[in-house]
Amino acid sequence: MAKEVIRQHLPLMEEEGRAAATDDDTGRDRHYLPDVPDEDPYQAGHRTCAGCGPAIEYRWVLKAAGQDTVVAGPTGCMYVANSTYLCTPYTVPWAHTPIASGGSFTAGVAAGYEALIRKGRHPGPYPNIIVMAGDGSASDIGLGSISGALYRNHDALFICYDNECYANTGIQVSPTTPYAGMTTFTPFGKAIPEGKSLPPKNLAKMMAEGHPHCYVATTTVGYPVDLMNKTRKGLNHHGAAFMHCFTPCQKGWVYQTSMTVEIGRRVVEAGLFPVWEYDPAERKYHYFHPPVQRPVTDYLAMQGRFGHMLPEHIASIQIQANRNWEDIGMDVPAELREGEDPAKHLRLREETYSMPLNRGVGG
Ligand SMILES: Cc1ncc(C[n+]2csc(CCOP(=O)(O)OP(=O)(O)O)c2C)c(N)n1
Ligand code: SF4
Ligand SMILES: [Mg+2]
Repeated sequence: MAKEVIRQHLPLMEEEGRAAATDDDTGRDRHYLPDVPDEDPYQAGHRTCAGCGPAIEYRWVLKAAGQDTVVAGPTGCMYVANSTYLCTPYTVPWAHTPIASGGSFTAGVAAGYEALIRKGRHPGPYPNIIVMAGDGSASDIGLGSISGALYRNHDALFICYDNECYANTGIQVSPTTPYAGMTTFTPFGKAIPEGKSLPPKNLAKMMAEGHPHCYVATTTVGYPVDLMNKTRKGLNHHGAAFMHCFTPCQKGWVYQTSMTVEIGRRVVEAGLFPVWEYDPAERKYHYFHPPVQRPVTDYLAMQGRFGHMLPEHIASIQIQANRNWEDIGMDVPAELREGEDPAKHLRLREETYSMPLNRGVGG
């Protein structure tokens, strides 16, 4: 007789944490210390760049998932920089997949565990099965295989770590590279002064709208507990789940190494990366409303990849951010509405913008 497949349930972390809250001048708790697990299935000793956003995301996802986890990684920085001959930073089973087949490989792993458990050939409960694919893989070369796995509802968590470029092969443009983001394939010049002229693909909304039975969420490395809780919710969901995580790439985006987490918050506070959850039971989106709303220049000017932007390019990004604020049900403050006018801007490199308190660190 077939054995029952027992599923695990990972508890969510307290949003309040155990430390005393101390707000900074923008109302953010800078001493937030939640009860996160001590274990790190993604250990130190890998070879990603200092300040690598995807490495932070890998660490927090696996911290949230724990030891009873199986991970797949399609080709990209997080395969190449994490695995050298006979050496990886994982304390859990990990496998590399070709860049196009992260979804189909993971679907096979999920179906395989179900079958082994039913036949009594795998003793434990159903493990946490995760694939973490770059944006080039998840939104472009491997999109079909992930969409297929979501559609067939395999019980696994499919993650896109989004550094907005094909980083590993030399920072080339990908479908999620933002408008005006300079890459080695979208240099700015006389013919195309903004560098990249197309808007980015809205991958997470595509996944939620296209696979309405799946749990889908967006998050960033600026919100560690949100990232870890959404990882756990995705794993607890019985069926397929997709998480889109914004992960700055220090090398490709050209910013101070210590600013990765800050940039992960600012992109949300600038209205350029809405953080939300799609609940398949209710078929509804739940949007995070950040307490701070900033002009897009506060985000753009921290990064060298936008340094060439002209006033009209900045204004068009502010228009996009203001639409995002409206889409998530927030008012657009007058200052941000004024930013839709190119006459209100200078070239980006001449704009004044706010820097975080620790601006000197790593400078
Ligand atoms: C079918 C195929 N095309 C191209 C490549 C070359 N390639 C290796 S890594 C990579 C970049 C992947 O980008 P992304 O998925 O965004 O991950 P990142 O490197 O940014 O972490 C590319 C294009 C490949 N391995 N396979
Ligand atoms: S190039 Fe970017 S994504 Fe790749 S290891 Fe360096 S910081 Fe990380
Ligand atoms: Mg990438």
